[in-house]
Amino acid sequence: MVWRRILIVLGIIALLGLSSMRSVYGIPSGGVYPPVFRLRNGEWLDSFGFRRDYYGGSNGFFPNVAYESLGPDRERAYSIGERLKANYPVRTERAEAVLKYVQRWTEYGYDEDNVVMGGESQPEWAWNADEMAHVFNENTGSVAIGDCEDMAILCSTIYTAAGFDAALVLTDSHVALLIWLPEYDNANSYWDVGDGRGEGWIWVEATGPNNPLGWTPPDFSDGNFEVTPLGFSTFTVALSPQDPQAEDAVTVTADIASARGTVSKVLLSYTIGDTKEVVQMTDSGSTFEAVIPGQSDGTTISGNVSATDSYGFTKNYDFEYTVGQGQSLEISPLLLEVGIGVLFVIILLVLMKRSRK
Ligand SMILES: [Ca+2]
Ligand SMILES: [Ca+2]
Repeated sequence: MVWRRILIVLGIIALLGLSSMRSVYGIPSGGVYPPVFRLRNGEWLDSFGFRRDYYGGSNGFFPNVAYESLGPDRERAYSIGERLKANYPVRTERAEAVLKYVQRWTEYGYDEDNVVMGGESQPEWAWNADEMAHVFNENTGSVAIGDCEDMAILCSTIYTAAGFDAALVLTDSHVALLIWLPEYDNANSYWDVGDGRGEGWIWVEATGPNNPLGWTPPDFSDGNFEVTPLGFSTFTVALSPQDPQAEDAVTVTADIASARGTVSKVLLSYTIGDTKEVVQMTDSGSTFEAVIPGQSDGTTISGNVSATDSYGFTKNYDFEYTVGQGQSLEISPLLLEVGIGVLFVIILLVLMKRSRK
């Protein structure tokens, strides 16, 4: 009798559990990659615990889902960015190539027409970058279908992997991406996002197959949008002194802040000849410091500052200097011309003196 009651209670609990948690596999358009989503209390959650059907709140897809393909679980989309980085050494050409790539392998489509979960069409749905990258196929020519947030999230991963600083843009009706590329000539706007770097962020609008890089749509030219930098919100490296002379120790100072988490590790590595040293930079809040010992004149030192944050996001800064060569650059062209002029007059005087003999 008691056992029957226990079984009935367990059965009711199991039924309640099933009705509140339904898992489905979601694939944007005929791919083979099976992410798992579950419906809990009316919210569609992915395996990271983030909502795919709503952008806002602490577990909404903005910007959480962008991080899924950037951190330790990064995979196919990130490797596309690494490949484009290797294939396009010039940054402006690489930035154009990333946008062209995304435009080639995606097609714009509304979520409600293309996403069905639990038998119901979804008016809003965000795919992560790897889900998109598993659907398009360079061999078969199939493309991934998505709308603005899907394009922006895919672009954010590929641009980051290709070595660009990226920031998501949110308005009341749109999601897009900015990248830091002040040297690009063809943008219609260069945005300042208040990060201390000034104007030089350009818009990436991958929702149209022919939108050029750097084109801010007219709807957003008033600058009325919210910007969320990905990875590190601050990342600057300074050397002191800037032009080290023989036996000058060089202090490397890095100001680094994670946009989402905390900075967990900052390493300075430097190579002198065949010897590579790696040191942990000492942490005093958001400033990290380490010292490269003084070297003899003419020694070239290549260095790298590498930071990792609590989300597993990493960023690098490379630098190089040659001891004692900083000063030689300070001879101005004018002084050089005066020097050559004086030398010419001396030679002329000497020759005239000789010809008189
Ligand atoms: Ca949408
Ligand atoms: Ca979408």
